[in-house]
Amino acid sequence: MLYLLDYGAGNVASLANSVRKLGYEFKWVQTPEDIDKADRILFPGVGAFGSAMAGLRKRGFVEPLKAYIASGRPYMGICIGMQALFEESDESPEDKGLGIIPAKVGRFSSADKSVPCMGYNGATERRDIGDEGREAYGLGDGGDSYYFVHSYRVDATQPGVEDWSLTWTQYGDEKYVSSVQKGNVFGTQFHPEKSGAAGLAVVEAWLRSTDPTKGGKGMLDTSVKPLRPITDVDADLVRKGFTKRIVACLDVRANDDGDLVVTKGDQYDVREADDSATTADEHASGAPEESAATSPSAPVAETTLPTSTSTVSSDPSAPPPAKRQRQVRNLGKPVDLARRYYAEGADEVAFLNITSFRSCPLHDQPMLDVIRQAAETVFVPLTIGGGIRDTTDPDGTSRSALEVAGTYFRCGADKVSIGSDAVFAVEELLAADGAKSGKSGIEQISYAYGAQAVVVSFDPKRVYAASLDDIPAVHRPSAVDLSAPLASTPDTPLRADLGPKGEQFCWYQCTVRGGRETRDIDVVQLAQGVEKLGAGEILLNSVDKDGSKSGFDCRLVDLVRRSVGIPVVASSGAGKVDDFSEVFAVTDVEAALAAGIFHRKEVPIEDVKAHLVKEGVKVRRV
Ligand code: 1PR
Repeated sequence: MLYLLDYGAGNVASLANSVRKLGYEFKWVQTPEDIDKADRILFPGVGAFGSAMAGLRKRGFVEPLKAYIASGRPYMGICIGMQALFEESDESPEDKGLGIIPAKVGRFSSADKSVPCMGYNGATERRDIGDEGREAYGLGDGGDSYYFVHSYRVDATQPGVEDWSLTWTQYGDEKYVSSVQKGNVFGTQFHPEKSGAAGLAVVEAWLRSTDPTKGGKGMLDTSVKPLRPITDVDADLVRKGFTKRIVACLDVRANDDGDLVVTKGDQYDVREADDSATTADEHASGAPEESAATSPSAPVAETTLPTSTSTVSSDPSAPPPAKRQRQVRNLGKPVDLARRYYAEGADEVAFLNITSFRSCPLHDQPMLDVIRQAAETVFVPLTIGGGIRDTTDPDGTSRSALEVAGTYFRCGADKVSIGSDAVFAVEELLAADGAKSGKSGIEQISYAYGAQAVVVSFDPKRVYAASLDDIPAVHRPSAVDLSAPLASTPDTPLRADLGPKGEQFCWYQCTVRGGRETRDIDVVQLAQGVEKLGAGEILLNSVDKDGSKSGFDCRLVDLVRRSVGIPVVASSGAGKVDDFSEVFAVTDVEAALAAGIFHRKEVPIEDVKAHLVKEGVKVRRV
C-alpha cells in the first residue's frame, strides 16, 4: 500500500489529488506503525524545515522513517520532504534532519535575487541518465519547467551531494540541487503536484515504477551513472531558465441572487454601468460599492449563502426599491474559470473573496468548496485572499487568522493573501518603532507555514501633486515623477502618465476595505513593513488602473519592486499582450496578473505567452 505522510503542514491536498487523478489509491500515515506497514511512502513536505521536523518528532515518525528508508522500500520526498533527508538546515539549526544525505541545507543569498524563490524553473541532469533515467523519473526532454517555492536550498557544489544529485537548477548566481536519487530514495526540491502536466509526469513515473502490480520494476538507481560537471551546461541559458509567471485572478462574490460568481470591476466597482441606477450596497447601507469582505458596515444579508441575498423581493406586496439597482457583473463560475485558465497555461490562479460570508461559520465558508474543487483538477499554485484575519463564527467561536489560513491550506490553497489586515499590522509596526508584536496574522501564518505561503495584496491609489513640496514629507521619499523614465531602466523610454490636471508627481496611498478607505501610509512603508513581518510575496493591485486596460502602472511596480527583496506580482490594467512585455522589460517584477481581459476572452493566456517568448521573455511552456 502507498502511504502519504502528513505531519499537519500546509497544502498536502494537492498531492493527494494528483495521486488520485493518476488512478492510485493511498492511505495517510497516521501512526508510527503505518510507516512500518507501508510498501512505499510519499512525503509532501510543505512549509518550514523546523516545523516539519518538529511535526515528525511529535508524532513519533522520525525513527520509523529512518528504519523505513534503511529497509530499502521506495521513498519520494517533495520540497521539505527532500530537505528532511539532509543532516540539518540553516532554517532551523537546532532541528536535526533525518541525516540520510551527508550535507546541509543553506539559505539563498538575496544579494542578486528575490527570496523566497517562487516560480518555474528547469532541471538540468547532473548525471548521464539517458532516456532510461529520464523515463524512470518522468523528466521529459529537459525543456520542462517545475514549480519551486523555497528560501533554503542545497548548494549543488557542496561536498557530499555528488553521490545523490539527479538534477541541478540555477537561480540568480546560485546552482542548487533540484532533485536527488540514490537506491530507494528519490526527492525533488520542486513541487511536481504544482507543475502542471510536466510535474504530474514525475509523480506518475515514480508511482508506476514502484508499483509491482502495474509491472513496475522498482526504482532505477541513477546514482551509479557517470557524473557530469555542472559547468557542462551554458550557465547563461540556465540562469534564464527561471520564468516569469502569468497569473489569472478571479474576484469572487455573491451576486444579488445569492450565487457565487466571478466578477470584475472598474476601479473596484463591480456592478454593471448604469447611471440611472444605484448599487444594492447603496440601498442597503448608504455606502458605495465595496468589498464586503472587509467592511464592518456591510449588510448581513449581503453575506449569507446559499440563502438568496437579493434585495429585489419577489413578494408583490413588498415596497418597490427606491431606485433600480445595478447588477453585479457575472463573468462565470469560479471553479469552471480556474479550470479553463489552467488548461490555457496560467502559471497560478488567485481567488479573491471580495464578498463577505460573515454569517457563515468558518468551516461552512463557500470559498472553501471553491478551493477544494479547484484543487482537484488544477495543478498549479492556488492563492486565496479576502477575509484572512481574525474572525468570529455566528455562535461566538473565535477563529484566528492562523486558523482561517490553515483551513484554506488543508483544502488545497498554497498561499493566502492578506489585504486590509496587513495595512493595520504595518500601522502598528510603525507606531511601535519597528518592534514586531508576533501577533499579526502575517507573522503567525508565516511562522507556521513559511513566508512563501503568505502573500499581501495591496490596493493603492495615486495621490497627485503638482510639485514634490505638495507631498507630505513622510511620503516624499517614495513619490514618483510621472514624466520620467524608471530608476531601474533609465534608458528605456516610458510614456508620461500625468495626473488629471497635468500633475507631474504622485505618491501611492494605501487603502483598506476594497479600496474604500484610505490610510496614512504609502506603498513603500507597506511593502517594507510586510516584508519585515514575514510576508513572502506582494500582489500589487492599483485602484486607478483596475479594469482600465491601459497597461500596468510600471512606475508603481518599479517603486515597490525596488523597495523589497521578496517577489512582486504586477496587477491591474492589463489590456493587451504588449502590456505584459512592457512590465517585464522595464521592471524586475517576477509575475504579472490579469483578470478582465482573460475573463472576457479578449486576450488569451496563450497569446500572452507566445508574445513574451517572441520578446525573449522566458515563460513556462504548457
Ligand atoms: O482586505 O484581506 O479581506 O482582502 C480583500 C481582497 O479583495 C484584497 O485582495 C482586495 O484587493 C480585493 N478586493 C476587494 N474589493 C475588490 C473589488 O474589486 N471591489 N478586488 C477587490 C481587487 C483587483 C484585482 C484585479 C486586478 C486585475 N480587485 O483583484 O484582479 O486589478 O484586474 P484587471 O486585469 O481587470 O485590470 P481583505
